[in-house]
This record gives sequence, structure tokens and C-alpha cells, in this order.
Amino acid sequence: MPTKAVESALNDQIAREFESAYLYLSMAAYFEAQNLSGFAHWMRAQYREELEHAMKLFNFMADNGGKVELKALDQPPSDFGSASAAMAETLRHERSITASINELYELAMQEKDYPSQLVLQWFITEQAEEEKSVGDIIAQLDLVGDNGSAMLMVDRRLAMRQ
Ligand code: OFO
Repeated sequence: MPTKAVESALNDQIAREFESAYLYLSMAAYFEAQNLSGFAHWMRAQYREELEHAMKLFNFMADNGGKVELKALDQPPSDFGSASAAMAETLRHERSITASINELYELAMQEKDYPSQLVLQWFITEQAEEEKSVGDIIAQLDLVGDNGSAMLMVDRRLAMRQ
């Protein structure tokens, strides 16, 4: 069973994962409106991944005697300015999630909560992968600049995300 302090922090993290899902769903809608269907597809996949992250923690709590308390979610922005700005915001957001996972792991170590440390190790690996994949897209967008046909090639590549 998670300690009280870890339980409370895990509930905060569940809310952050749902907020991440909501943010990326809003970005999917933004990209649909920009006719960038590959980016929109990528953001829909990202939305589903974030729901899985939330449910991984939800299930962990349920299976380990923790008490889940769902929280209100903040309204996400609906306009992101440009594809580059949206992806920069995605990287900024993922870095803030990494920081909160690291803090949570630190707390689980202090509390000698070993099962929570195990589930959080999965998230630490996942965050490194997420930051890398978003960083790669940003690097490509930097090369694209205002070249419309190069932009469409990036859009096509993002449409292939599983
Ligand atoms: Fe994007 O990894 Fe969860 O939040």
C-alpha cells in the first residue's frame, strides 16, 4: 500500500497525466483546423498514450490498496500559434512532467515505498523516450523553416505514427 504522502502525490500525478491527454487532444484539434492531419494524428496518439499513463497509475493504486481521488482538470489552450510553437510547448510540458515524476520517485525513496519506485521507474524510462521523440520533431521543424513542401513531408511522416 502506498504511504499517505506517496498516495497523495500519485493522485496529483494521475491528474497531470489526464491534463496532458487533454492538452494533446486540444493540439490535435488545432492541427486539424490547420489542415496538418499528420500532426493531428500524432497528437491523437499522444492523447491515447497519456490516458494509458493515467490508467497505469490508477490501476497501480487500485491493485495496491491506494485510494484514488480524481481532481478537476484545467482547461487547455485552443490556439498554439504555429506547428513549431505547439511542439515547443509539448517539449516544455513533457519536461515539467519529467520533473514531477522525478520528484515523486524521490519521495517514494524517502518513504521506502518500493512498489511505487518500481512503477515510477517505468515512467522515468518513458519520459526519456517522449522527450527524445518530441526533440527530434522540433529539430526537423527547425530545418523546414518556412518551406511549405518540406512541412508537408514532416506532416506525412507524423501520419505514420502507430
Ligand atoms: Fe507525456 O508522458 Fe505522461 O505525461
